[in-house]
Amino acid sequence: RVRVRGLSIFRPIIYGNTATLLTGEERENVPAEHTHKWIVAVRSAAPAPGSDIVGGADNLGYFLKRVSFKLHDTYPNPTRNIDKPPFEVSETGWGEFEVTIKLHFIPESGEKALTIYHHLKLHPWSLSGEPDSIPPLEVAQKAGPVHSWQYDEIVFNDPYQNFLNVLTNN
Ligand code: SLL
Repeated sequence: RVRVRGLSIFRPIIYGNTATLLTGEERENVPAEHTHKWIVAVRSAAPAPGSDIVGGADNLGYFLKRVSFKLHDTYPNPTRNIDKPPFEVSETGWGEFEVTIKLHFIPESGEKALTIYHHLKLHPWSLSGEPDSIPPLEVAQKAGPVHSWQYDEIVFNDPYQNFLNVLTNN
């Protein structure tokens, strides 16, 4: 196993969540306190091959073997391990919390798991009122889905030659 010294290569990702208020009908099928449905995900920010659509393909699976999402302990089985794309978790709930996202790379990478954090956002920023207040339901309804996503780059320094091949052949 040979490292390519002095070389850095990165892969761009987007991670975060989208949250929507549950409709009256949807609320019938979930615990009474639940107000929102949400999805938290890690996606590629690289265009799919031959396309200019970002994240269009499930194109993280060639170098990630698992993404582990640790939810708040109020959830049953709070650690959700996703072993193939799409790397995402859909749930319903009532509160915001910090999701711990652990990226596990394929064994030939020789890389340690990488931990990132995302504050699950359910509530739109209030346009008026207290800075940290939860807006009234009608306000949230009008504001529509809440999106909270960040761009980042996973940097591999001195990658193993065979891992570099995996990265560049995809
Ligand atoms: C808060 N620090 O107190 C936060 C915790 C936890 C939200 C929010 C789970 C629902 C379920 C859920 O929405 N937890 O019990 O299944 O505001």
